[in-house]
Amino acid sequence: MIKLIYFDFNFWRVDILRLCLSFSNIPYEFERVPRQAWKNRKKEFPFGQLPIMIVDKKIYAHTHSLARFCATRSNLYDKDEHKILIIDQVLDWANEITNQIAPSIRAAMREKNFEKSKKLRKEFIKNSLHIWFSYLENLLNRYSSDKEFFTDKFSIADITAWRLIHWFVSGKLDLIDASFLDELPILKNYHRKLSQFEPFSKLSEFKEILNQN
Ligand SMILES: N[C@@H](CCC(=O)N[C@@H](CS)C(=O)NCC(=O)O)C(=O)O
Repeated sequence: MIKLIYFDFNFWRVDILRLCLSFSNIPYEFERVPRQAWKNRKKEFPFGQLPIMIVDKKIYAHTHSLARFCATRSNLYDKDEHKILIIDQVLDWANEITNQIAPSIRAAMREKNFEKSKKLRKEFIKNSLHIWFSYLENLLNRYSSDKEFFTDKFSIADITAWRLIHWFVSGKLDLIDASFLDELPILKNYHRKLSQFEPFSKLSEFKEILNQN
């Protein structure tokens, strides 16, 4: 049995693992660590961060590594080395854009410095938002012939891209309006179609993300 541990809110780093396992009907246990408990529990984890995964009593960390494992188990990775490179780039893109927006989130959540957060968010919107999403659109354009899936077959790359796009258009990120995607019509259409891809959208995890985020 695979066990996943993350905080008590939905975030792409663990959601992509859950969606992936669920898509292939692989059972998993999921523990949510309340934010207040984190100070005491941080030292339990190999890199002092979440998500982590426990398999056969061994503990593993880092989103990309866990995603690769869960996707392989779920048949949502690939065997072709070129396709693997496409998938890995989407996962790395997700980490990169998260790193770009993280300072503005941290300023608000940890430092409670809302003025600083607003300033950092404006900088992110000006310097990174469009350009980093256009990198993703370019990736889709370059590799996908049908523009429905990154590798022309549903994979963890699509789960990740969908989850990240959803995060940025959800309205939950202050000052970021969903209309930024209007300038990227191929990506916008890709996201719309994926949201209606029934084997994916019927998952309870998918519905949970839509309802909570
Ligand atoms: N390199 C890690 C980064 C994970 C990460 O940044 N986790 C954050 C939550 S999204 C965390 O655990 N923050 C709490 C802390 O660092 O104390 C990965 O790829 O999973």
